[in-house]
Amino acid sequence: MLRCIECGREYPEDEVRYRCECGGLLEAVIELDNVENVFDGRNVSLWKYRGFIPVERRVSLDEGGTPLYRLENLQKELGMRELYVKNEGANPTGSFKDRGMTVGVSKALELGMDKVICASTGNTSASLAAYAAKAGIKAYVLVPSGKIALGKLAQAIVYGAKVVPVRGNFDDALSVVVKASAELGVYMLNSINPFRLEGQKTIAFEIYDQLGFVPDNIVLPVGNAGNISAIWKGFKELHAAGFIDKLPRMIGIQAEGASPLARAWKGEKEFVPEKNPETIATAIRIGNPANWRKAWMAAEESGGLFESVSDGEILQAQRLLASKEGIFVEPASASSLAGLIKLRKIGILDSDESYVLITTGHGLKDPNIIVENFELPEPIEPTLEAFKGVL
Ligand code: AN7
Repeated sequence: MLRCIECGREYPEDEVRYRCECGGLLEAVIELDNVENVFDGRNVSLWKYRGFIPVERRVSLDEGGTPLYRLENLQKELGMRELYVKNEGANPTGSFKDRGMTVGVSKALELGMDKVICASTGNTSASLAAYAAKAGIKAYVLVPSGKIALGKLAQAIVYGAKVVPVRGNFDDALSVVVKASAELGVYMLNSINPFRLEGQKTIAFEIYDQLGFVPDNIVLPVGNAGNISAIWKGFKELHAAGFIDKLPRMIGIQAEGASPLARAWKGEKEFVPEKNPETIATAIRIGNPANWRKAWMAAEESGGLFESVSDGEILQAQRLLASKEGIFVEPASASSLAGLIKLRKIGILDSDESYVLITTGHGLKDPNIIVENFELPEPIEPTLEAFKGVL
């Protein structure tokens, strides 16, 4: 059953529907009475939690089961007691979107849809393209022209999606996709599709399963605001099922040039979309997050918050995570660490609490951002003497 988060109206799950008649966002209601307690820390993977996932079909590339690292070096440097990273770049196409797509594309098949569509800043398009290929159905992906990282574009192309660049930003592309899905009978797999979030909520399950406890705080990047909503739903379901007795704070980080949620949170508490979003973290270059209502509720209910970070802070955090911990993530993902560092500086964070940063996408998605900002030295002659000369 799907339920509107605004008016509570309910809809069956076997009809194609993305929003309530009142315009509100929908969410899947999961029957938790008989769900099995599988949280033993072993064989962690997305489909281990199938009791919480409302689809029967399974189009899978073995997603989830991503590493959870203790940041031994950085926690010392930042003066914190317990700092972890959940590295979602280790998913099959290199981002957390695979969790949403294994469930979303499975749902598409259950509904009898043979065409799927999304708007994307990059990762969603790569992921949808891969899962559509696996399912043998057609994918259409609309991307902001010139503003998608090279690796993601290459993925969408090679997986065989129809790639359509749009003159405009992500929000413009999404508005076309919403209309296309209504009129052309193609199934939309952006994160306003509630089944996407049913896959992504498993990040919460894995964190609890891997740690054996619930951390005090989850810190993650926010773009279209689906993931923060999904992870919060996951923790709430663990709680409602009686498996955990505390909930984490949800801390959402946006890029300064695309930060309508952070601005509203810190200011008038009134959400105003950003008309011209801009940031080097192209994955989260989104001005009108479609799931902002769910995300706002997640921060509010959990006692969390929204903050924003500059492009400079993002690039610094990206370097820091790679050079101190050996974890290379794309800029959007580094905003979680950048946000943590900023909040720590401001003095908002309690250094005795535990923190899990979500890094959402692999660094190789966007190699240009590193190479463009680095000048290689002149090549040397192939002699030991020449090599000694540059040491
Ligand atoms: C690496 O691919 O929106 O707040 O179209 O790729 O759930 O939107 C990507 C989003 C964070 C933000 N980190 O997650 C897309 C797209 C990375 C991302 C986000 C995205 P949401």
